[in-house]
Amino acid sequence: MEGHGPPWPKAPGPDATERVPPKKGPWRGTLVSWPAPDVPMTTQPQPPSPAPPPRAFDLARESVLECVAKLQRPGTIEERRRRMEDRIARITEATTGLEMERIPSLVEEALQAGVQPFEVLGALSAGMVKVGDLFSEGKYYLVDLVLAGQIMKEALEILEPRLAVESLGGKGTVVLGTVKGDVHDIGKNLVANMLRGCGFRVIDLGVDVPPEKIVEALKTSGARALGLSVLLTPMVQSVADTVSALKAAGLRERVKIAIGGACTTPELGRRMGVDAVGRDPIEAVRIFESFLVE
Ligand code: B12
Repeated sequence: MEGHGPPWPKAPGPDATERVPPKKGPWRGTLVSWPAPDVPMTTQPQPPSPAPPPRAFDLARESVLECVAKLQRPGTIEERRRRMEDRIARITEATTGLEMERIPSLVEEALQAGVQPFEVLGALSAGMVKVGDLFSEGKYYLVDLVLAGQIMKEALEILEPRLAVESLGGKGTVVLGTVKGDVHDIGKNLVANMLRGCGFRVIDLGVDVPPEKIVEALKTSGARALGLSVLLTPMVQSVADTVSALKAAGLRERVKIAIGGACTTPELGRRMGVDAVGRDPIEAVRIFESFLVE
């Protein structure tokens, strides 16, 4: 096919013959000098031209590839991640095994090694769930649950200052409590502290809180948000009773309700007629922000 420039002359090599531009076809490219004025036409093999200097892009690419290779070597990212996972697993195991003396140092060490506070909280909570399962299976007794609660509280003393998120201030008031008949308060306290850290005012009514006390607190504070913690399935009825009490007091339109705790599910939330169900303190913050912050 004509009109696309000449075929390029053969590369110099032992069999190089006369290097002249081909005669046929119009040449439209720019050939500054052919042959170069000071280079005699020759049939002798030419030395290969020197490699062009590396471009900045190639240099950068090489150094990036070198870094990636270094990071992938054992002892770097891969190994660090594995060590962190080991630390997380050890915290869950020690919590499940109720190894009270070991937990604070395991938590400290994990944080110092760069494990995120929320991962440590997740590891502790996973251990608590296993303790609960062992209790259900009859392998642990009430005294073990008490011990587990104590372990969690001590661990949270170390963890909570690191969980605090920047306080944005003035986000509104939340009334919080564990429902009547239920005395579990570790999760509720965690949620309360997290909300405070994120700029909410929290009125914590404690545990085993009857509906009347909640209504009273909502009236006197003017709060527009209520958080209920419930871990015992038989005490779910207390959530329903609280919702009814709010309706009877004419507060339901004004007050949004969120629930959380081991026995709660979105389905339960729908049945109880509450506005949201949260699984952890971060979700709690998001929920109350959606309730109160416009
Ligand atoms: C420690 C513990 C106890 C301690 C509690 C100490 C304390 N100060 O809280 C003690 C020894 C007192 C206890 C007692 C009992 N317990 Co208990 N306990 C537990 C255990 C092992 C851990 C609970 C815990 O602290 N978890 C860690 C925290 C961080 O998690 P959390 O509470 O779920 O909270 C998180 C979220 O749910 C969420 N959240 C919590 N509240 C809220 C609120 C809102 C608004 C939002 C948005 C989010 C939110 O955020 C929190 C932070 O991540 C659980 C096992 C389990 N699977 O939960 C059993 C468990 C809850 N207990 C159980 C039982 C049966 C009992 C007893 C009846 C035993 C008995 N025979 O006496 C008594 C009941 C006493 C009573 N009237 O309340 C059962 C409940 C079963 C059920 N579904 O009904 C469980 C599930 C164990 C089991 N698998 O059998 N318990």
